[in-house]
This record gives sequence, structure tokens and C-alpha cells, in this order.
Amino acid sequence: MNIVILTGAGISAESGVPTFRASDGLWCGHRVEEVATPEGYAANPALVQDFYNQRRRQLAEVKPNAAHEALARLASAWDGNILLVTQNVDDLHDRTHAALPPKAGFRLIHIHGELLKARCTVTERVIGWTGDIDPNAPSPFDDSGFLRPHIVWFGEMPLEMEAIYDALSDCDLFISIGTSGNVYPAASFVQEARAAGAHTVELNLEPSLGHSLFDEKILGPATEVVPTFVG
Ligand code: BJW
Repeated sequence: MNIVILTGAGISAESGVPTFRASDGLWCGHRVEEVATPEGYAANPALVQDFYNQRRRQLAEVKPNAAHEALARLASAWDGNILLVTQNVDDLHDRTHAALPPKAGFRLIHIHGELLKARCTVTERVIGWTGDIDPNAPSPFDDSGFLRPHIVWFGEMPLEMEAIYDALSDCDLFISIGTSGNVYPAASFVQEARAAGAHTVELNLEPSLGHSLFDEKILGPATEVVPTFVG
């Protein structure tokens, strides 16, 4: 049996990583267009780098929670394929999976990029990056460019789409965890999974925009509902 799991900001909320669309959420104090679009970056790279530098620093203060751990246990016990697609740019899934032996048939994709990576604006080369990015420093790969956060902003192409659609087309179970369903193409994955005949399950604190597309809905905090569902 092949499983595709989609996670959003809600799975990391109880680790202390703010979600986006809550009233006290991540966009609070910023217009989305200012910090999460290529146009915002072009207009004010220092503001955008500061926003992501702060969030990169916050990663040192947070830890994976019981929901991340339950998914890692599932992945290490499961005999079929599991594709874990996260919209989150934190590294909390990476940390829990790295703590367990590698498992054939398991793959983690960060569809919206990763805070702990930077990308050259000219060559598009990606490198691991744990400190602040200096908005004025030339790129180490091409000194006519800069390093930018390896993040998928609005209007940019999400990562690894071919692998994701391949897995969705051959998926028996689709589980969506802690995402509001506001952002495409991730919000439409449930429809792809349904078209493949998959059973669809939503685990969320509040129903997502696309909640009617799920066969099963379990409401509650991720640290409770995910370990219970995964068993
Ligand atoms: C809990 C909880 C707890 C809380 N326990 N749960 C129509 C079709 C296709 C595209 C578009 C379209 N209309 C417009 C578009 C374009 C656009 C888009 O979707 N716009 C919308 C606003 C409508 N999309 C794009 O531009 C994307 N690119 C693209 O479409 O390229 C073309 C293409 C088309 C088709 C196929 C392939 C390509 C790119 C989108 C990039 C999104 N980037 C961001 C910022 C990234 C970096 C950063 O972190 O700064 O990604 S936006 C932001 O939203 C972030 C998130 O990953 C994403 C999703 O948010 P998420 O995770 O759902 O968080 P919230 O806050 O919305 O919800 C939190 C949830 O948690 C809630 O449900 C709570 O209930 C729950 N929760 N506590 C369990 N304790």
C-alpha cells in the first residue's frame, strides 16, 4: 500500500513554530507580498533576508513534537512506499527521520523549500546554510549574484512536482495534516489522490477549506490526533 502524507504549519505549531494564517501568525506585521514574493525580494532584499534570518535562528530553539515522531515511526515500520510532502520550511521532519535508520520506500520532499538552505540568484546552486544570509554579500558561486533563501515564494514553481504527482497517481491512502488548504498546488493534492482511488484523511485542529474532499476527518491538536491515528 502506498501512502502520501501532506503536512502544513499545524504539525509544527505545538513545537513553537507559528502558523501563517492565525491572527497572531507569521505574516503578522508583514504584508505577504513584501516578504514572500520575488517582487518583494527585488524591492527590499534586506527586509526579506531579515525575515528569513530571524526564522532560521528560531529553528535552534524548537524541537520536533509527538506528531513528527509518530510519522517517523510509521515510516520506519511501513513496508510499502511513503512519500512525506511537507509545505514547511523548518527541519523538524528531517530531524526525526535522521534519528532512525534509512528506510527504502520512504522519501521526504520540502515542496516550499528549506530555511537551512540558500540559493545563488544567478546559478541557482543550492547549499546548506545555518547562519544569517548577508543581503549585500556576493554569492560564492557567481560574484554578480547574491544568496537568497531557498524558499518557494508566491508565483514560483514548487519543488519536485513530478515526483509528487507520480506518487499521488499511485496512492492508496492520502493523509493531510495541519494545513489550511489556502495555497495551491498543495491544496489540490487531495483531488489527485481521490482521482487515483485513494482513501483520504484530514487531521487538523480546524477543518481545511477543502475538508469536504476528505473521506475521514479527525479534529484535534496534531500531537494528539497524529500519534493516535498512526498507532
Ligand atoms: C493545527 C494546529 C495544531 C494550527 N495541530 N493543526 C489556483 C491554482 C493554482 C495556483 C494558484 C491558484 N490561485 C493562486 C495560485 C498561486 C499561489 C496560491 O496558491 N495562492 C493562494 C493564496 C490562492 N500559489 C503559488 O504561487 C505557488 N506556485 C504555483 O502555483 O506555481 C504554479 C503551479 C501551478 C500548478 C502546479 C504547479 C505549479 C507557490 C506557493 C508558495 C507558498 N509559499 C509559502 C511561503 C513559503 C515560505 C515561508 O515559510 O515563508 O508557503 S505561503 C505559506 O502558506 C507557506 C506555507 O507552506 C503555505 C501553506 O500554509 P499552511 O501550512 O496551510 O499554514 P496555514 O497557516 O494556512 O494553516 C495552518 C493550519 O494548521 C490550519 O489549518 C490550522 O487548523 C492548523 N493548526 N494549530 C493541528 N496544534
